[in-house]
Formats: sequence, C-alpha cells, structure tokens
Amino acid sequence: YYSTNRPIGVFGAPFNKGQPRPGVKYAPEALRNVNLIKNLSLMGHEVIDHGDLKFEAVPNDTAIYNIQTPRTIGKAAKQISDKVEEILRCGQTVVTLGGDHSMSVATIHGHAKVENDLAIIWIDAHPDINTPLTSASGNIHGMPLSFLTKELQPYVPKLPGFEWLKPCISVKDIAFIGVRDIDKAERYIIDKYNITTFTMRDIDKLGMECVLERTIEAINPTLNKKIHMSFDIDSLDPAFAPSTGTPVPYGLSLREGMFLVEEIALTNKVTGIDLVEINPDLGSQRDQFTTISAAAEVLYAFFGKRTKTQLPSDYVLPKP
Ligand code: 4U7
Ligand code: MN
Ligand code: MN
Ligand code: MN
Repeated sequence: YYSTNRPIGVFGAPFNKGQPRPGVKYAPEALRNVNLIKNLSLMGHEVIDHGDLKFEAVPNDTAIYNIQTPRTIGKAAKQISDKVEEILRCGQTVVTLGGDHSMSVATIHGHAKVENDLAIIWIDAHPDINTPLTSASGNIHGMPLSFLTKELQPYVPKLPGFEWLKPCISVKDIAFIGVRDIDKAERYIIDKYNITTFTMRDIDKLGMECVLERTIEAINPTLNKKIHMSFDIDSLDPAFAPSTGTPVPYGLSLREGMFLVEEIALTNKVTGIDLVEINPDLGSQRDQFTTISAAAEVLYAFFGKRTKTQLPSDYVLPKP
C-alpha cells in the first residue's frame, strides 16, 4: 500500500466537455458524499482537500476537426494543469477527481512539469490515443495521450486553446492495462511505436501480478521515475461500474482493479492519480451507487484500506 510520508492532496475537476454526457461533472460531488476525504484520513494519511475547480465556457468557441468546444476545453485543461503543479510543489501526492478523461492531458502535463521523467500507467478499456484527425467521435476524452506524446506531434494539429500545452512524455513511458476497445488508428499507433499494452486477454493469460511486473520492467525498470496512474472507471467490468459514458463488456472485476492498484502502490513511486469517467447521472440509482462505491474502493485500495489496519503503538490485547 501507499506508505510514503507525502500528504495526499485531493481536488475535483468537474469537467465534462471532453465528451457529450454532462453528468460526469457530478462525480467529485458524489465521491465527497460517500466521505471519500474523511475515509482516506481515517486510514492514517494526511489528506488536504483543495476543493473543486470551476470552469467557464469561452464565448464564440467554434468547432474544429469535429471537436465542438476546443477553447473551452483548452482553458479548463490549463487550470487543471496549474492546479496539479501547485499541489505537487507543496510536496503532496495529487489525486484528481474527474471529470471526463480529457482532463488527463492536463494532470499529466502538470505532473511532468514537476517530475520531468514520468511513467504513465493508463488503466482503461480504451487507449485514448486518437488524434483529432483519427477520432470518429470528436471527443477529446479519447485523445489525451496523442496531445502529450512527443513522437506523435507530426500527426497532431495544435488546437485553439491548447497553445500552452507542451508534449512532455514519450510513447516509451506509457503502459495500457485492461484495454479491450481499440480503434484502428490507435491499433496502428500502438504497433508502430510498440507501446506497452496489456489487454484483458493478457491479464487472463499472465495474471495481474505478472502484468504489473512486466509493466514496470517496460516503462520504469530501475524505478527511477515517478509514476502517474490514470484510472478510467470503464476499465472495470460494467457489472461493477455501470454508470460511465463508454462502458465496454468483459472488463476487470472490482477485486482485480483493487489488486492492480495495490500492487502499483507498492512501488512507492506514484505521485499523481486520476480517477475519471464516473457519471453519477447514468443508469439506475443502484447502478450509480455501485459505480461510486467501486471508484471509492479502488482509491481506498491504493491507499491501503484492505491491506493495512491502523494500530496505535500502545495497542494491547485485553485480558479477561
Ligand atoms: B475514454 C473512442 F471511438 N475510442 O475515440 C473515441 F470508441 O476516456 C472512445 O477511455 C473513447 O472513456 C473513450 O471516441 C474515451 C470510441
Ligand atoms: Mn479513458
Ligand atoms: Mn475508457
Ligand atoms: Mn469512458
């Protein structure tokens, strides 16, 4: 479990313009309502709540490459990047509560400003590496990694609103875990650049422990880099996380997801976490509760809830 002495800095990025379903912006509120912050503190960590960011629409924001509101998204992303940078500069491990996955363009950017050599573990049903030119949907939550990777820049047009963004990671620094819905261009990119990828089939075949060993071996063999863990709730099977905008069947069980993040925590290298794509508006009330609980449990697992019990140093067994 997470055992560094770094405090945890949490903030909400209720951002939804990277895809068409507005409800994803209510996830930070829903997670706070299940006492996420307090429960993390009860696990013995110092937790600082930095509140939620507020975003504004940029007027006259016209579409480009099928992307509806590029300037509004770019502006929000800048705010998020600055926030992540600020929290990291306080020496805290930053947890960003999304929001849709387009915000990871910002969290990784902010993280890379502070930790210039960064490894990315992308836990998702999707690899989110479309370019504005290859995306069939025009939804930026399917593109963040193409904006960030240096090697892909010849293929990625600069969008209005994103002038501030500097590509800061290499394809060699990325590992995908849990993917099972890969678009043609994404397949091409993964193959061309040989991006470390563990599909659901690989997880079945190798087992999760081996998958993580190989992940570290591929992207951070000497553990000299800090790790950014981006957790898309749609990595989980829809049975455990039904309330998400782009569910894909045959995903991780909740326990597999928890085990994965427990193992990642053991590296003691994670300084940034995203928890994204939870949409408390979708599905039945039961679906919503299931999804929010699963998201919270994944975070608790990372921070040691299921593996560690807080014992006061003067604890003694009662005698009759
Ligand atoms: B998510 C998709 F076409 N690839 O680009 C796209 F399948 O952050 C889905 O992982 C993207 O949820 C999903 O629109 C983005 C689609
Ligand atoms: Mn995603
Ligand atoms: Mn996804
Ligand atoms: Mn999704």
